[in-house]
Amino acid sequence: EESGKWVLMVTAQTPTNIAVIKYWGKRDETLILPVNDSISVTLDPDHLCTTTTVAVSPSFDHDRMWLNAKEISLSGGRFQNCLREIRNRACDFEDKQKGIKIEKKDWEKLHVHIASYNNFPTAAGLASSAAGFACLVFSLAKLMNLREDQSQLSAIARQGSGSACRSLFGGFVKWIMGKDEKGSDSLAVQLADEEHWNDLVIIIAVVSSRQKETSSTSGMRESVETSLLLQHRAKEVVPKRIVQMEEAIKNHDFSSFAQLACADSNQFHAVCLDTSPPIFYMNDTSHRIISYVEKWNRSEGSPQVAYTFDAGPNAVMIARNRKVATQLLQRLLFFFPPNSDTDLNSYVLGDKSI
Ligand code: 2P0
Repeated sequence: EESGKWVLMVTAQTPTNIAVIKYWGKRDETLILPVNDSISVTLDPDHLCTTTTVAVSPSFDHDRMWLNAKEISLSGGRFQNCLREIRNRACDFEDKQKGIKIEKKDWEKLHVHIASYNNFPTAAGLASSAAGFACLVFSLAKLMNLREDQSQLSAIARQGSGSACRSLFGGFVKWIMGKDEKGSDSLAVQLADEEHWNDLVIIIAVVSSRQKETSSTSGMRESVETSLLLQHRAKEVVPKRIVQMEEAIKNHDFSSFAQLACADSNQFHAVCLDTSPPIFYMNDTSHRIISYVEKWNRSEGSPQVAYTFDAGPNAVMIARNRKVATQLLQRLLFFFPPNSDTDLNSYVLGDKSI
């Protein structure tokens, strides 16, 4: 083909992840280095995911990006950091049939177009930056022929959004906080693949679709600056919980898994309350869901459902199996009927979530 007319494209799809041991607080804001390890579950690819197509062509004259078909600015530091890290590692590429040859040094001069779609409403208060940056980094890495493995790519996605590094893997994933000042060892590793514990079913109850008032980035900055509980949590509590959670996952020990996940969610929200001024992410409906699940678990004699809440009021519930999930959904719909005075208005069933 005539030079300048070709377009090279890659499309990838990445699900979001739900932390069961939470990330809250950075020791380095620019590199996005956390104050503690975290552990998450990656959802099935067909639920809450981002699909991203990246393209490169000599006819593109600047980098551009569209999110849900609307053009957005790429000028943010986090986008630029990810793009720079990927371009630095780009490798030679050749497609003889199409007559395309790109040498390592050419990638710097070539511009990219990025189109990204979320299959869930961005405003629903469900984490979108995790899937978004993971998908962006993965698809650009494929396009530019990077030789890095998934963990090394996760360290790049981390610089887009902390929780994004965990979406480079399916199943159960640990983000190791690392020791290096430059962040080279702050990356994600897979603890167990998507088949390891596939009895679990995740149900997400959308309690409110309003945008949260305090973003995670500024919320965790304020917690680091003002919360003594955060210091205690990062140094004394999380390191022990990480070891116990890894054991629970390895042994399919749902009782320990649920106790740890619920306790860790509650401590994260306690840290938010311990922040000055205090941050309130959960609302009355969230609290009622917690009380309800706690009561059910106690009446059964052992945990059947784990709950966890992120930087918003929506409940993520993990049922120990499909039978429990069916019961849970029926009971939620009974106690929190859609469009009633409680503002619990819809459910997303993450079936066979892990
Ligand atoms: C988590 N969250 O572990 C925790 C629990 C929210 C509560 O990671 O500033 O969007 O981009 O690194 O990753 C949300 O924080 O924040 C988050 P940045 P991010 O999933």
